[in-house]
Amino acid sequence: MRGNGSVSIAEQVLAGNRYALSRVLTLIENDAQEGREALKVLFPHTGRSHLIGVTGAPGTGKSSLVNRMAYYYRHPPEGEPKRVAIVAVDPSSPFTGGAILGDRIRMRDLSGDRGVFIRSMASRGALGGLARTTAGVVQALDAAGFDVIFIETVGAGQAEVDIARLAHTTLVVEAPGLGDDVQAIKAGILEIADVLVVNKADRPGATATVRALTEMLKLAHPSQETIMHHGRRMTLSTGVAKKGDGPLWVPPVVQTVAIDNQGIDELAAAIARHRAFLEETGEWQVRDRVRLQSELENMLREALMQRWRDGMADETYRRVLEDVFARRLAPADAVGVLLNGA
Ligand SMILES: Nc1nc2c(ncn2[C@@H]2O[C@H](COP(=O)(O)OP(=O)(O)OP(=O)(O)O)[C@@H](O)[C@H]2O)c(=O)[nH]1
Ligand SMILES: [Mg+2]
Repeated sequence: MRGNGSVSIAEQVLAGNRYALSRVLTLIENDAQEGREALKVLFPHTGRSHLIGVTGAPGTGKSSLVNRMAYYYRHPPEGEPKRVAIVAVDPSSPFTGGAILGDRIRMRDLSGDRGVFIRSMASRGALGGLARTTAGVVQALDAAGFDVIFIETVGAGQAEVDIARLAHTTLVVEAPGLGDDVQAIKAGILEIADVLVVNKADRPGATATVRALTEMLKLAHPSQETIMHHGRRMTLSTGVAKKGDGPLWVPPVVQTVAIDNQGIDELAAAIARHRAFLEETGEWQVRDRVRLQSELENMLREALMQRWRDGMADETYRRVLEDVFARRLAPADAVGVLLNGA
């Protein structure tokens, strides 16, 4: 292979070569040097895609919904079709059954459409690593010119929250009957939701779930007038509310039946409203900057740690650790000793 092989594969990605894109994504997933080189070339071409995170408890219908949304964007009632990429992240993988079924539905409706690109990511190494490789995969898809990128994750753990942070718009998907008081919805997941989706609205209890979610949004703040969202206080209603220094976003609750294609246009409208909100308020740029800054800082942290590790004799490190274990040295003092290369 030529020395600039990675440059050329990145250029193929930019030229719309799907095979090159698949290869680059694998290189990024494997954290290969060639993947890192390609990302450097791709990076200036990123920042245009609308990143939509989709999270929620296992089996709530996330894959089915994403499939319907992708189809909707490919065949919009008005305007130009959007190019859509789907990244399915499966950090823990205990519920592969649902994921496979979702994938099968996708195969039928979306196969052969070159405006759609689907990628499943398996768990690889530490969860922090997964969030990082997902960020790289999303950047490559962004550079490849997809207008919308869905990022599907299962559950509500830290990994999902980290991955949701990648997104401009985060959908939290609920389904009726997962526990009367919507157990799957924790305070943390309400915090990251930009749109709450009650899927399987054909099932009994959908109205109760909608009510419970609406109540939880109210209860999230004692005054019942404002709620905390992304660490900010906002007035409770659905959609955009005026409060103090400008409009604030309050997550709407949308009902869908993914298997019957119901509520998909309402969901698309809610996503479009959220996007317009992000653009009008400058929040789009804010989220972009927050994402890039945290990516930079994570990489910096890893690089500094690696550099320090390379310059540190194992023997010294073990000795200092033993001193800490024996309570002879406080951790803070140990840091001083280790950084000063004693
Ligand atoms: N009744 C009903 N079933 C649905 C609906 N949407 C999805 N399902 C079914 O629910 C099951 C799970 O759907 P998936 O789309 O795979 O759910 P998921 O959230 O992606 O699942 P995981 O990725 O495993 O967490 C499948 O059997 C779907 O056919 C719906 O609106 N109503
Ligand atoms: Mg799924």
